[in-house]
Amino acid sequence: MHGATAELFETNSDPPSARQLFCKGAVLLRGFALSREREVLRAVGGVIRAAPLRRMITPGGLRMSVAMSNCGNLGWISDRLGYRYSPDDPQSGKPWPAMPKVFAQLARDAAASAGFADFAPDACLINRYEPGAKLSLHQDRDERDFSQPIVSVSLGLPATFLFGGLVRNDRQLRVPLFHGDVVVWGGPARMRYHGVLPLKDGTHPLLGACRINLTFRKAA
Ligand code: MD6
Ligand code: FE
Repeated sequence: MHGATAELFETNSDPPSARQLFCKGAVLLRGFALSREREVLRAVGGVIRAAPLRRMITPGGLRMSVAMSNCGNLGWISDRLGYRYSPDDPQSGKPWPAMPKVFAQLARDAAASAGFADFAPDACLINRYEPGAKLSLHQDRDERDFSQPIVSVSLGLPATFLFGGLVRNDRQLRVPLFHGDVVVWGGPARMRYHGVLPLKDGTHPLLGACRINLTFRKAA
């Protein structure tokens, strides 16, 4: 057991998962999604067949290195006009695919396990990182209600998550995230800056040379 962080070992959840509180409001549930990985990956496949992953353009005109898609009532999009949520996939003009039940249940269970009861996400952003892809330091601020937490599921290759403070220049914690890990954050952590370092080369047995992240939010 590490001394500096409050780390407990659960006795009663699906997989025996280590739980780590890395700052007030942010909880890492190691391996929380592992027992559902096959159903979750099958559902990811269904969503991205209907709404293919694509690299969006930032308002500044740069193409993001991370490829994205969405499911649920709302999807996060970026283009020259800015960042926002949209009920439709701009590529097809059709609504985003419905959120698979296994997604909604996983997000709800993870949030509850972290102390946020009754989390009902209406948006799930799917991020695909190939080696070299990264996500620059940012805040999640396009949602309406900052009292609701965010649930983030990591699948495939490991990544280093940067977890900063409320000001862009605050020093950042580097948290390694592995296949099956779930991070829940809300409350005082909700507006913290964060990002993902460039993905390292590798091959994951189920996903190959990529990392998939599912980010669940209550956007409306
Ligand atoms: C990622 N995640 O892990 C990107 N944002 O690939 C995020 O930007 C993120 O994981 C808010 C809360 C949790 C997250
Ligand atoms: Fe984010």
